[in-house]
Amino acid sequence: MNELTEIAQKLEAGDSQAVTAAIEQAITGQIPAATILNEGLIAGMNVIGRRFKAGEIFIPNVLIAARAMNAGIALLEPRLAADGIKPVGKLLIGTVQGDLHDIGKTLVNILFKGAGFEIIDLGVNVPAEKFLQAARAEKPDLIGMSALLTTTMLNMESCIRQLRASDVTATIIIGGAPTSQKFAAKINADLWAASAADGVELAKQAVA
Ligand code: B1M
Repeated sequence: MNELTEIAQKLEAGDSQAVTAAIEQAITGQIPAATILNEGLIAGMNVIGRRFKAGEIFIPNVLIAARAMNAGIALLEPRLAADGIKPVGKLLIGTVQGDLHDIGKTLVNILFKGAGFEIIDLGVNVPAEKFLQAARAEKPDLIGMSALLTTTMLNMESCIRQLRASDVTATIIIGGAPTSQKFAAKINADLWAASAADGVELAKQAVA
């Protein structure tokens, strides 16, 4: 097994120590940081995303893999920055105002980060003005909104209305259990994702 396959497999197993050890070995072997990221960490996280979507693994497995991913990224970050490697896109995300649910958003963040996106997470209970302010400051490629309550999904609508009336041009993606494709079309979102893994695929196409 080469170092990159080992990184991917140890990440899938959620073994942070083994992931960092294999990355150190790959660095010693002169493998470029971007290759380690793409063919090691991201390859492993793609498998996690696919298996989670297929119902073969569950939230705790994803969170454990994310911990290993973060340990690996921490090790690679200075090298990626030194090599001038840019993220594939920037996602600004938050759970909308009135809503404190963030487990789905955390999974979205993990899989997006795993796919090479930079994440700006505004947290939970995010009012429209905060989305707007942050979008102007950060200039993301995508703005993501999550809602878990039927009452707060309506806040997505006013949020999107305010963003559309502004100078912000980012692609807007929404998700969360009570939302749907039909709802997304009704409130003028660009994309709706049934799952974090679907969201990543749609986002990759949007920034391509
Ligand atoms: Co809440 N809660 N909760 N809760 N809670 C639900 C959502 C509920 C369905 C339970 C029920 O009654 N059966 C219900 C909503 C009913 C409704 O609106 N019709 C409910 C309620 C009523 C409430 C309170 C009002 C309860 C109370 O206080 N009386 C209260 C509200 C607080 C508030 O937000 N203001 C409340 C509180 C809580 C806890 C704090 C206890 C906790 C949240 C902890 C946390 O998030 N840190 C909690 C939980 C855990 C749940 C349940 C059990 C699980 C939600 C969850 O995390 N699912 C939920 C019942 C259930 O679903 N069985 C429930 C797992 C998560 C991975 O799924 O977020 O859908 P989900 O994300 C998916 C996809 O939707 C997608 O990707 C994810 C996975 O692939 N996705 C996106 C999500 N966001 C996306 C964004 C994207 C793309 C994809 O792009 C941007």
